[in-house]
Amino acid sequence: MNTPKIESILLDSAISPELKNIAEKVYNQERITSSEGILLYEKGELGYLGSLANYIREKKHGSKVFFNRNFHIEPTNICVFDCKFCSYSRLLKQKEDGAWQLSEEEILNIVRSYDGKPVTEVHIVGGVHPKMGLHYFAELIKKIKAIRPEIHVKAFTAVELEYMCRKAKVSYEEGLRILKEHGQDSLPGGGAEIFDETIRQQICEDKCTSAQWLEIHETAHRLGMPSNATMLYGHIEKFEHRIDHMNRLRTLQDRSKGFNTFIPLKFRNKGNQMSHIKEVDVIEDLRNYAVSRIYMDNFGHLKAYWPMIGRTTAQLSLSFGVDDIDGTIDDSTKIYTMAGSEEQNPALTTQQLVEMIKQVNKTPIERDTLYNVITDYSNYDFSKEAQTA
Ligand code: V47
Ligand code: SF4
Repeated sequence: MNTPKIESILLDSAISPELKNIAEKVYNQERITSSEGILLYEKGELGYLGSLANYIREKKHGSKVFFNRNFHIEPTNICVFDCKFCSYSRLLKQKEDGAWQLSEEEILNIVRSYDGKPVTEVHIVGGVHPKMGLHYFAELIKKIKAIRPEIHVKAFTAVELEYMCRKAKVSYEEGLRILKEHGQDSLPGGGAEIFDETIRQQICEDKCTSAQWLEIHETAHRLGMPSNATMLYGHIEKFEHRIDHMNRLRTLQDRSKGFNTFIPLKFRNKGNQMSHIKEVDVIEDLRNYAVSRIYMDNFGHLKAYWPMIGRTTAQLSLSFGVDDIDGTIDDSTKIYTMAGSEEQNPALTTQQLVEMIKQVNKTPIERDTLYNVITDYSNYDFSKEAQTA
């Protein structure tokens, strides 16, 4: 899908002066304000937003689309919290009702099952289990690294970390230092949801606060552990709450410079306490990616998580500011499949992912977690390798 060039927006007399003013700022690579961000959500049409976002995307990354060869481990779905949008968690007492808890050996066997496969990252997140604490996880990471020393361990949302540190009676700095010393390399972006306190109160009142989430990420950045940031959108929040959320992240990033990627996550309504809320449509997904790309000027990357939105929307998103579609993934990721995501069996080989990117005339680049280029797949010959991951 092609959006008009930004130059034609600047010359278009049908576009209102206020939107043209924003287009000029984007063209001159100036930061937009929060009220301008809200205006984009309220008044920006899809084509207009796509032009601006695509201009930024091409300035930053040309036609490159990044992906990663990774696998996920979800140690448990037992959780002490009760987020209203969560379709996945179970209470400790719900053992017979779909709760699971992997043993240490089962987790290490998952790692061993990737022996000889060219994965570069393991992503570990799950429910907040009352008995799996900081020291258990630190030792687990050490054992994972003993099996696979070069793998990048991206683990534990700020929600999990807040609970672990509280239970272990250590500061965030001390807790993160322990995990780092045992081999944890970075933090995923989950648990951010929506920072506005009134909305947070209604959708996830009992887990870490917005201030704690931001403090944990800032501390991690100070210790040299980069992280991602998510935003759960398309439920009861309003546009102003999305912009407030992004503003808090943009402000922290100015200080800490430790965020790699911003990941908007579309609310899915199956099997949770917010099932009565209608999901937003694809147009809103694309508009949201575009506004995110325009507003978050100090974030290097914008990710569309394809197992959640599906392959076709992921392809479309590449014309609306997105430059990263996460990775090859195995079917162990249940947090979305249980919430009604497009992909009920989210697995793609590298070849399929590469073809998906080439279909929309972009350049597929395999990256590591820190966006170092591993392979440029522009002219890659797959017939020469046995496909593994
Ligand atoms: O924080 C839970 C979301 C997140 C639903 O850092 C839901 O690379 C939509 O953080 N509808 C966890 N979303 C996952 C996460 C993540 C995912 C991919 C990549 C990275 C990364 C991080 O999942 C939670 C919550 O916002 N979530 N339930 C739902 N019903
Ligand atoms: Fe627990 Fe995370 Fe689900 Fe919230 S979103 S209930 S913290 S597993």
